[in-house]
Amino acid sequence: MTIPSQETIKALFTEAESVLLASHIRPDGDAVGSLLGLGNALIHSGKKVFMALSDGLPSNFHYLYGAHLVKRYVPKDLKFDLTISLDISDLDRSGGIFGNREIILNIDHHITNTLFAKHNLNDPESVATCAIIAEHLESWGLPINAETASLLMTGLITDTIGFRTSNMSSKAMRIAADLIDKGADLPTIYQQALTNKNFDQLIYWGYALKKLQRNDRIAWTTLTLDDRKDAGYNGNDDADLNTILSSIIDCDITILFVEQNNGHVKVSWRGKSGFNVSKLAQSLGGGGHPAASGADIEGNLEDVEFTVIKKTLELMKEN
Ligand SMILES: [Mn+2]
Repeated sequence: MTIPSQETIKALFTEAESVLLASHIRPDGDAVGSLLGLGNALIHSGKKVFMALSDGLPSNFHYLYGAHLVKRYVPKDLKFDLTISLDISDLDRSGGIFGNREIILNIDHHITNTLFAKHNLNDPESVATCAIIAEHLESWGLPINAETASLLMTGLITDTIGFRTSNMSSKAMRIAADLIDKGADLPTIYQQALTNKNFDQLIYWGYALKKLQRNDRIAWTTLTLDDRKDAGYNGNDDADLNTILSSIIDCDITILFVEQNNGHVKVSWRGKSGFNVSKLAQSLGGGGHPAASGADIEGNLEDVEFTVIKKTLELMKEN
């Protein structure tokens, strides 16, 4: 394992003719934006590119340039000169998409990244994996055209919830400004990636909001498999609801529990400034960022809810 220099990464891209790119399960805007953004830049440099997501591309991102190129499986016999993981903090999050292949380059910004690749470009200061790519793409000898700029902007906007997370920096704004100069249409991308909701998504939110609870400065709610079915909702299983929960003015930590069909519960935390929820997530087998983290926990919804609330209250007491 080495921390690669920018020259090393440039050489990897220059020498490779075929590249496999993949991002994480339950892909978000940064996963999809980094995959398609880097993929598009490589295609425009004449590389053979295979882009994969083990969960496929979510329907709310089907409008993105190159969306039809994303595959759910990588044929076993396909060989690549270069394999790259994007926005993946640990290999479990890849959903097995790489098969037995060695991962050569890991580009990510999660503080909990396990540095599983041969070369690990992990920058936890960066607001998005898309921001890391946007910052370095040209120094790696790859072009940023208007489509690539828009794709990378998608990840910047979604991971920062519209440039308002506590890790926002002037550097991130400058990266975004450069992407606008290269052709990213900020208002359109903002609308498509962040503001647009479909009717079913709001109905689904309704199921969770009816069950909203609080204890001290923690607020939480649950979404069951039945809620999802009854709402007829087919998008992300958490429907980005934690963004709404985290707007509660007198709560410091919000938690969303989403029942999964494999006897697991997906738990996601949002913490306000001064609360590091990534440690909590990591102690329960997950990971993420200080302000936004998640874990997949085995057990039924009630048990997981009880355990997690108890542990989160303990974390609050330490602060
Ligand atoms: Mn990200």
